[in-house]
Amino acid sequence: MSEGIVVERAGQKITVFVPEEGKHYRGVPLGKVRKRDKIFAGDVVEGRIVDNETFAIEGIKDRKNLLIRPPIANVDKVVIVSTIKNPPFQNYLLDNLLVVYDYLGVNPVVVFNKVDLLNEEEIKELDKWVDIYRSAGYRVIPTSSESGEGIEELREELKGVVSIFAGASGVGKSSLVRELTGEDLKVGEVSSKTERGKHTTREVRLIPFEGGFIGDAPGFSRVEALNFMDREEVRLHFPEFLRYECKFSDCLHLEEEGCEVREAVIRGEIPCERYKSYLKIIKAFVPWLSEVRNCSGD
Ligand SMILES: Nc1nc2c(ncn2[C@@H]2O[C@H](COP(=O)(O)OP(=O)(O)O)[C@@H](O)[C@H]2O)c(=O)[nH]1
Ligand SMILES: [Mg+2]
Ligand SMILES: [Zn+2]
Repeated sequence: MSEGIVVERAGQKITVFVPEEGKHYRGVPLGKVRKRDKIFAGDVVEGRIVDNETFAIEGIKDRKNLLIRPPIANVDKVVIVSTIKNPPFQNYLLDNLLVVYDYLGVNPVVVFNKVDLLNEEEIKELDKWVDIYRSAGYRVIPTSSESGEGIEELREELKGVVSIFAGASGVGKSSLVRELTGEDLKVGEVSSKTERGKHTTREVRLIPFEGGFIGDAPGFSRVEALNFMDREEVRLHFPEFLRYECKFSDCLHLEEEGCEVREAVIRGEIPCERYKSYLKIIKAFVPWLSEVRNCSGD
């Protein structure tokens, strides 16, 4: 038995890379596998090397996760790209993405790209946000695909893992992937005409990178966490909230008695920007917030 990773899935075409041999093969799913399971890029497969070109797939290893956009299994990291300027930063979008990818079991790397564009004032703004996300426990890297700043750091972060890039349109996802790998990101789904009319195929490839892979299609550009999970679950995906133990274990951190998260917001330990994002995500309002210093209004 050999083990390989599916690095390309396009229609019926499956390409398997076998690290042991350092070679690519055409993957042919055998009997049981073909009927029972769908196979995705990122799948770790077991089977036999039949000849120089063919790998007979006999089994698929249990998946750590399976993303739908792009359709890739076993994604270790998502690089969530934002900018302070061009386009302007919207922390609510980033916070939603952080919640959703955490829920999906993918480790985020927070990237602020296009730092070459920032003047002194805007660099202060950048520093403020970098500080907020680092304090929350995230890995944060300011980058520029123009000047090269942060690119080596990002490269280190992606060594040996399967990763994808996500974030709003225009923030520089394609530019960063091109800078790192020399290859281009596809735009999600590829549509093609057939005799039956228009239909869409979802094809995806993993670009080999530093002992790991980068998905060649972008992840979500924006999401609403409540489309993925219950309102009660969102609080579990704000890592800085988990440091506090409230009186009630099901506390939503709104107006409950003995809420330690509220106390932490009032003391300024939890940044009010993050807490306000939380409220907006779960569509809640709390009257006490207007009393908190530097935290009122919107
Ligand atoms: N100044 C500057 N421009 C950048 C940077 N990265 C990307 N861009 C530009 O921003 C625009 C959008 O980049 P693109 O990679 O297509 O963004 P995507 O939509 O996220 O894939 C393009 O015109 C890029 O040349 C950067 O670090 N600095
Ligand atoms: Mg792009
Ligand atoms: Zn609470």
